Amino acid sequence: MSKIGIIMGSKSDLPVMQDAIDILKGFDIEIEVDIVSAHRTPEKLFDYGKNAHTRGIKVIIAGAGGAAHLPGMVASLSPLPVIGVPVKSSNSIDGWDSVLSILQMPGGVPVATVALNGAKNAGILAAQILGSSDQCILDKIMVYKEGLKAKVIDSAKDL
Ligand code: RP5
Repeated sequence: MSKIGIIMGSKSDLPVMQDAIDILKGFDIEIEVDIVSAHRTPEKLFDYGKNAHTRGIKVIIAGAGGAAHLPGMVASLSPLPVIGVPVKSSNSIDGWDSVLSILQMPGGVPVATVALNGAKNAGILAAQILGSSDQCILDKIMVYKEGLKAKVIDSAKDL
């Protein structure tokens, strides 16, 4: 079965990355979650990037903060699409460190970067990628979008 790999640089990223976990569980999509630090477990990073595609993972969501090299390094090693989540892990420069170090990839090694702390959208985007070749997931995405629309319409009723 197809699954999504979710990795983060530290357990301290989990409160942010939980949004990706929750939305994917809501779509009944299988996930594999792990902590992989680009700087502190480089061998594990190499192994993950080289082998994730061999065990049914189709998309990787990678979240990290600060000098956030995890998504880019995984993208350099893996043939899979990588979605990067910049995590605001320090207050010093408001998360710009995370955003810029994930966003500014060189040509040829893409990382689809979502907003700061945007793990929910990372999960939805990963589901949409799977859904492009899986009608059951695509149907769930369409239901989800109908739900978004209904909420906005409802919110206008009691103005
Ligand atoms: C990054 O450093 C992690 O992704 C995390 O956002 C940040 C802080 O990590 P800890 O010091 O909390 O382990 O590598």
